[in-house]
Amino acid sequence: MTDQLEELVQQAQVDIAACGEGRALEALRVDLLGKKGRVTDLLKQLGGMAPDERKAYGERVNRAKETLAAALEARGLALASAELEARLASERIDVTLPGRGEAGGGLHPITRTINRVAEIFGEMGFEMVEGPEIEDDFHNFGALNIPDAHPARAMADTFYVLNGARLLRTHTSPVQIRAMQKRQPPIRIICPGRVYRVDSDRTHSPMFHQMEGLYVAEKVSLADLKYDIQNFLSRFFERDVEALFRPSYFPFVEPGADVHIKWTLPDGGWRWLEVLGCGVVHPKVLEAVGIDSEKYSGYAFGMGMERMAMLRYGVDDLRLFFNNDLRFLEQFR
Ligand code: 2U9
Repeated sequence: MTDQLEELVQQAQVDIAACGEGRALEALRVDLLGKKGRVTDLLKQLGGMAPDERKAYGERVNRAKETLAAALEARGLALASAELEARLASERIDVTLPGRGEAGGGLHPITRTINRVAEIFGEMGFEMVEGPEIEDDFHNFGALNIPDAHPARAMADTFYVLNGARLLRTHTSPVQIRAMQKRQPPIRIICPGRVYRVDSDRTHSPMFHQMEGLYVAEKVSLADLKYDIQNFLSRFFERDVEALFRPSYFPFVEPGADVHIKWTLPDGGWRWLEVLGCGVVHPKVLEAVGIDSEKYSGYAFGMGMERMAMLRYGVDDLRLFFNNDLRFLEQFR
């Protein structure tokens, strides 16, 4: 009898210690201490015992019950906390782990150059306007006083589409034409965008970016043009740029000029470098869009964004802007 109880308790303690999971432990508890459990069974044997034996045995069984109940409870707590530990470990998020290093984006150097020019002219009161890349003859050529026989209109120089009914704009001037058709002076706008010319070699791309500007109001003169362009160039290159206005011909301006800046060479010498074209808007251009050329005058200018970007960033190959090589582009982030 005694041995049986002793054995039961010992075996139960081994089983409890070996139990690795809450539900198995509960089954073990029922098997030992439940109404039909093995310890309860032992109590039932009291009935066939002598009174003095019964008391001693009863006390032992009760102590065994308490021992096992305590062992079950302790094991239950240990299992619960182990399960919690395991869950915490498996669901843990390591907030100290570095991110995956998502590469930061950046603006293309041409976009940066457009933004830079727009910011400088913006402070001078110019508003940025955009327009279509597919144009008609009137907006791209006719309204700009470009004669029918002008070489720029030749198939060899312009991309025509729809059997010649439309073309890819060769400059952003049609945007200014459209702006003047829509509103009356004063007009102060800059027009950036892609333009297209049949031209492709080391220094020319069939598509490039222009920024053109137009200021039309009463009494706008060549002096205004010179002052504003000089100011722009010094702001753009961040130094006191020496600028030279050299007379040049464009059908849409009169007078017209190419602007050159004094450019220092690596050997310490210098030379004049052409950076943009400009002029006083031709009266015929104003009349073509219904603006009174007796009352109003204007100046206009145009520049290539690739060229300005090359000068500002020291880029020596035009093609770098279009190859999308990250080793090049990442340097502008
Ligand atoms: C209107 C009237 C006049 C814009 C002008 C130039 C001179 C010029 C070139 C610079 C380098 C084109 O990108 S480039 O190849 N542009 O020299 N552009 S005057 O004159 C205008 C524009 C619009 C209505």
